[in-house]
Amino acid sequence: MKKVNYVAVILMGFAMFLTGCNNKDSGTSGALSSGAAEKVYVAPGEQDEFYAFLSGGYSGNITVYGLPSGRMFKEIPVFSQFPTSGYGYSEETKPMLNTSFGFIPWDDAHHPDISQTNGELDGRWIFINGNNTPRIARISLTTFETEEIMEVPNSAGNHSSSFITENTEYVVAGTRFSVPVPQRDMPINEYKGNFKGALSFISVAPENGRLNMEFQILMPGFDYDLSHPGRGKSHGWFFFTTYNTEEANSLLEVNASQNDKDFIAAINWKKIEEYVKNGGGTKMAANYAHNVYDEETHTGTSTMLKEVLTVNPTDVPGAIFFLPTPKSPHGCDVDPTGQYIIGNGKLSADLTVHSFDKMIAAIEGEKFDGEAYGIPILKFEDVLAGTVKSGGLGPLHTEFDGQGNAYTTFFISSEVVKWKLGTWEVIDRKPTFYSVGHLMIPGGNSRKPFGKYVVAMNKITKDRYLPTGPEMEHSAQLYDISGEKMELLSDFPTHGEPHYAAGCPAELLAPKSQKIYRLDENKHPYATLTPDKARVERDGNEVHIYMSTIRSHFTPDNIEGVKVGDKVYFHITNHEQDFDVPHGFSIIGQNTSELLVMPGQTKTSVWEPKKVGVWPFYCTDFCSALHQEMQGYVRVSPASSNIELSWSLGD
Ligand code: K7E
Ligand code: CUA
Repeated sequence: MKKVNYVAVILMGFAMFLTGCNNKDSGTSGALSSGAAEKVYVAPGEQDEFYAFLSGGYSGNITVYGLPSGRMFKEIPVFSQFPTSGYGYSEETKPMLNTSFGFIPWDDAHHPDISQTNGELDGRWIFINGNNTPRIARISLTTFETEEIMEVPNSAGNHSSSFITENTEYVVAGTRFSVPVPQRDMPINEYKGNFKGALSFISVAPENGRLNMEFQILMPGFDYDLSHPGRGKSHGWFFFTTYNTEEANSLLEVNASQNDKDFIAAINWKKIEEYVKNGGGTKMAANYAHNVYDEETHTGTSTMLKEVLTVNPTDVPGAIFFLPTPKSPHGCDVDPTGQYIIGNGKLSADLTVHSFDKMIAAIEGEKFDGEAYGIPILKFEDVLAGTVKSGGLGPLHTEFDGQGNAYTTFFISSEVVKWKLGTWEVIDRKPTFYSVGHLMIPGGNSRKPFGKYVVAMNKITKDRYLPTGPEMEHSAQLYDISGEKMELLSDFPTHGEPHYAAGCPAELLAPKSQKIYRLDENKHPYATLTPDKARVERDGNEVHIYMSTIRSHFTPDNIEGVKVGDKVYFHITNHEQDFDVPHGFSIIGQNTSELLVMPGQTKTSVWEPKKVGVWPFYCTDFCSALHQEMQGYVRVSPASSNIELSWSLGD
């Protein structure tokens, strides 16, 4: 029976999707007549009102946009090697991509979240999850560089992540796939009752953002899909959607849709924190990487951690409850007051809204509807605040404008629906082009959203842009939500697959954005702080070249005495102290990538010359009128030669 329902839902959705495509521009009366063009136009030399950070999905990175213009400013490399800057190729940044599986130069990044103080965006850091090889990254919003990556042990598919609590006490990582914990060789069909779902709470040090794996709750073997923190009155709680509470291990599209309701897991993390502080929990052997980039040495180091503190849910009574939620919920969103917890049943038309107050009352009244693996299940009717009869199909994610309205995306019916918190009435709906996933209102996941725009991030692009072969970039759409009705303003292409995004007012970040690294604060062990210190040193078959750059030359520029079989380290220090004057470095046959070195920074590239000859290197960034002159040579002699090292300092 349930199987039939599921198929019907999908077919109906597909029909609606096709209809949607046919009259794609109904409802928008043309940009010029509505003034939409004016609303997104940022004149040359003027700046945008908001930053938007879009996850890159399978690019592994974050892209930075301006709103309302939709102009892309930067791609920040996080989990992926990035030749544009040398991230993941330079000796300093390679350790950032180290894991217990070795060097992993890629991941799938879904959910960025900006740090908060008292529930409001504070613009210090942005966090993002690596879904595939479970990791959490912290990126500085001063330098826009990845400063820290922590691997998450006992996890697989780090999807319900990386959401933060309202004072950035914790960044959370919940496993999408349950797995044997600890990992071991066992039959897959013994999944049920044996696999575990780890929910990890990683603390964030207020002074420098340093991450520490505080504890992991080993939950029943469901799939933990998405999560959001409580805020305001519900601060201290965290909510996770689950699916596959059936614990099926094959044909999940049918077998994980048997139960009419799955759960939202409500976790009182303050209670668990207290339990752990009093010596609770079990230390378990583990092996996971913790990678930190030091701003003063411009160097990353990777440390393998060997232990994790695990918590068994039934050992902390009163800390964890299940809220029944219909139809395999995906998104799990909490409104700015912290009162409402919205479960988006992705196979349904209706949205389920739970009430935090009712949940607390039901817990205090001990009104339970049985338990699952010892975790009490609350009665659906007891916690339900209301149902939004949306008229849409396939709800995924909800954001809030701070004025009592919520906006939910519908993947199957391809639309954004605006509805009112408390009355649950639908106020407006607008089509998306096409099949929207997440949406984002700047500050929408905080106590103080900036409800002027919503960005819808769509999964299917088709005819929105000039075709570029079979692959099209995903399309984002910007809506003005300052009035009663939403107004579609513009489309703009994105990069990779943006799942979620985070946005904030420009004034929160722009004034403190770093312009240069100070040369006199450069503590890189291989820095060349004055050009007269430029030199070449040999240590066995390692050759270290201490090189400085300034418009428009390298010091040293000509180097002899290098031999086939050597490992040559170019340590490049950029002596510029002006904003936006990087120099690049590349050499023929380099097996890594070029480097882009920021003013005052030192970066290292390794080159293993394979061929005898005289090989040029050059600056890759057009830095001055004499940029083309910024070049030099390395003479490579046979391995047997005894030519002494020599170099020219350009005098
Ligand atoms: Cu819905 Cu990974 Cu947040 Cu994409 S997830 S849409
Ligand atoms: Cu330095 Cu071009």
